[in-house]
Parts: sequence; structure tokens; C-alpha cells
Amino acid sequence: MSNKTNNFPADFVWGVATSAFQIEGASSADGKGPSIWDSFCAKPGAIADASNGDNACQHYQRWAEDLDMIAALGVNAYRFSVSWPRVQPAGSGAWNAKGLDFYERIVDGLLARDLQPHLTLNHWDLPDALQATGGWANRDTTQRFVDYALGINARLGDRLASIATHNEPWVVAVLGHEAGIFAPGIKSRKTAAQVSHHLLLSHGLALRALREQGVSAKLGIVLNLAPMHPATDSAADRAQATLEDGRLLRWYLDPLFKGAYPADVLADLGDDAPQIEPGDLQSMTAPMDFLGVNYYSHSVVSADKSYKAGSTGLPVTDMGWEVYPEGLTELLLRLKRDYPVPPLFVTENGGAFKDEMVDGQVHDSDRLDYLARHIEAVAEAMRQGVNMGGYMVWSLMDNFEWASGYEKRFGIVHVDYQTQQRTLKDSALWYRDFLQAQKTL
Ligand code: GBH
Repeated sequence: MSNKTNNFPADFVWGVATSAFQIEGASSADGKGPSIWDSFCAKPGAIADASNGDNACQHYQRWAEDLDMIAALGVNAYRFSVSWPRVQPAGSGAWNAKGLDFYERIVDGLLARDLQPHLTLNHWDLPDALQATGGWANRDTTQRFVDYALGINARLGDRLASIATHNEPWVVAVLGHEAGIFAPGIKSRKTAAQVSHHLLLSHGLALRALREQGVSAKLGIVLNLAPMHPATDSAADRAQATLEDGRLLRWYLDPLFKGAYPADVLADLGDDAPQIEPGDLQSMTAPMDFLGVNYYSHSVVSADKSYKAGSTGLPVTDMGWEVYPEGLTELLLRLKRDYPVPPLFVTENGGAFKDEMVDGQVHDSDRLDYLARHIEAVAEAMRQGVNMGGYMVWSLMDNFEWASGYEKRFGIVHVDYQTQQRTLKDSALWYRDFLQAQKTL
């Protein structure tokens, strides 16, 4: 595919992203406590291939080789998350020195390779001990999260480029507590609403506490956002799309940037609306230095419950998600138009595809094409005035894809789970060449 992308500034952040539970393995090594994902994986039927995160990519052991691989891609940044129960096994009280040492090796190892460390505090693997007292549905967990954030900042903050509080609070709330297809596997719309409130609250409280403690890293949050498109032009479909836009986007963006929940979603929740204490909404508006946007696809919405996602005729990925790069430009422009946003980062973008290894190579032209078109969509948003700070590919390497287990592959690096051998796919080679070209433009 031709490459007309040439307007990225020299200091643009180019990265690859992962999360702790999906790559580390070593699920009980060196004093790590169990997380809700360790427990969830043990439930029959929860994970498509009945797998778990016990070994994953063995990144806990192979981190040095993995950091070399990241450096070889020519990116200038790496987004990773800390496993809370690895550093604070019970989610409160005692810290685990060996766990903290691991993340210090990662951070120092990145800096030694000239790579910016971008750290996420909560990429879903809540300590099991906190779930035992209600998890994110319990207001007290917000204070535990603040303590955790302060502990990480005290140990690593001076060397971090950024700290994101939560990854995709919608996923934790809705997929974890309403649909129940992700940990902790609860099915209650009321609980999900309360969880989303506590996630937003803990974000705001953590930001305030971090600023008081003293912080050099940029602070923000990462949201999964998708433009909502009605399946047809019918009034019913359009109304449904507006409500879904409220649930996925405005429910998070409005409190973060406007200090209020959207009235239409509150009304729709009725008795399921969360309990809000005085001052909560003010806490949520703590100023941010960046907003992370995870973009995979648009979302097509129908009032007809039997409507099947992925049926507009657009190509779909191996997850069934439609490939729609224009939606990323549309989304970034909308964020700039409707909210006083700080610099935006695409903190995740990528696709699962059915990769085949042939003679030691993976010709993943579909993924390569996906990435090239989405990077171009970011460039288009920038040409239209959006303040973009960076772009990160999901994911560095094939890994544990949550409820899909190891069946879905998102990596630009192939992982052979038998041997743990890593092989750069064509998409990784393309990304490397693209980044090299950026430097000489
Ligand atoms: C991210 O979540 C996660 O942060 C990351 O850990 C994960 O590995 C990665 O994406 C890939 O899944 O069915 O067409 O309506 C993604 C959040 C929420 C994006 C559900 C797609 C449904 C699309 N996803 N959404 S559709």
C-alpha cells in the first residue's frame, strides 16, 4: 500500500502495547497473589480454549529478550501494565519487593534502550483479595487503588513517561459485571453502573493524590471508544445509537471533562443508577495530561435485537470486528469538537487475524494493511487539527486474549507457545520500515 503519511512530528510517540496478565505468566512466582483473572480462568467454560495466564508469553522470565525485540522495531515507546497483585499481593498492606523489582527492571531496561515507559496501573487484573470484599463494587476499593498508585509512583514515577489509571473502564464495568463474560463474571446492570462510578472516582482521587505526592510522569486514563452508527436510518435505530453512544462514550467522557453523567443514560438506568456521594463528580474532573484512546472498530447499532454485528459488508477481523479506519478519524475529530481534551494518544489499535507461519515467516498482509490504514486515519485527524501525541500498536506479540484464550492472535510478533519462540511478522517488519522512513523524511 502506498504511504502518503508524512506529517508526524519528530517527537511523536510511536509504540507497541501489552498488558501484564496477557504476557507475563509466572502467575504465582516470587510472591505474586492471585488476581480475579487467575480465578476467572479456573471457571469451566469461561475461556474459549480453557487456557489461563499461568505461562502466557513467559515475559516475566524473558523480559530482557522482549525489550531487545521492542528496541529492534525502532519504536520510541512501550506501553505495559503493572499487575497489582504482583506488587501488592492482597491489594492492601504489604508490598512484594520481588514484584516491584521486576517492574523496576522493565523501566530501567526501557530507559537503557532509549524507550519511553508508559505504565498502566489497572489493566483488569484486580487482586482476588479485593474481590473477596466486593471488588470495584465496593467504594473502599477506590482508596486501595489510590494507595497502590502512590506506591508505584514512589518507586518508579521519576522514570515514567506516563501513568494511565485504568484501561477501558467500560470493559471492566460492562463485560465484567453486566455481561459477565470477563472477570469477575458478574451479571448485574446495577452492579456494573456502580463499578463504573468507582472506577471513574478512583481515577480522579488517584490523580489528585499523585499530584500532591509529586509526579513527573504525564497522567491520564485509557478509554475504549467507537463511533456509533445506526444500522438503518430508522428513528428506532438512530435512538438506539444515541443511547449506545451515551453508554460507551459520554458516560465516561462527560464526567471526566464536564463533571456530570449524561442525563439520557441516567434516565435509562433508572433504579440501576449508581450511588453518588457529594464531591464525587468534582473529583472525577481532575485535570489530565493526556487521554488514551483504544480504537478497533466502529459499532453498528440496531434497535432490532436479532441484528448481527459485522454484517454491513465491510471486511471483518478474526474477532468479527469490522475494519473501518475512517471511524478513527471521525472519533478523534468528535473528541476535539465536544470536549476540552488534552493531547490524544491512540494507546491501542490492531487486529486479530488468522496468521500462518510458512518457512519461518508470517505474511500477515491483512494486519499490515489494517495498521497502515489506521495510521493514515490518525494523520488525517492531525491534518484536521487534532492534537495527537502518539500511536501504539496492539499488540507487541501474540498473547492471552482474555475470554478467547490463545486462539486469537493480535501480535505483530508471532509467539510459538510450545517453544516461546518469537518471530517478527510482516506487519512488524513493515512497522519498523515505516518508522525508519519517518526518521529520514
Ligand atoms: C482491548 O479491549 C484490551 O485493552 C486488550 O487487552 C485486548 O487484548 C484488546 O483490546 C483486543 O481485544 O463486537 O463489534 O461490537 C478491546 C475492547 C470491547 C473492543 C468490545 C471491541 C466490541 C466490538 N473491545 N468491542 S463489537
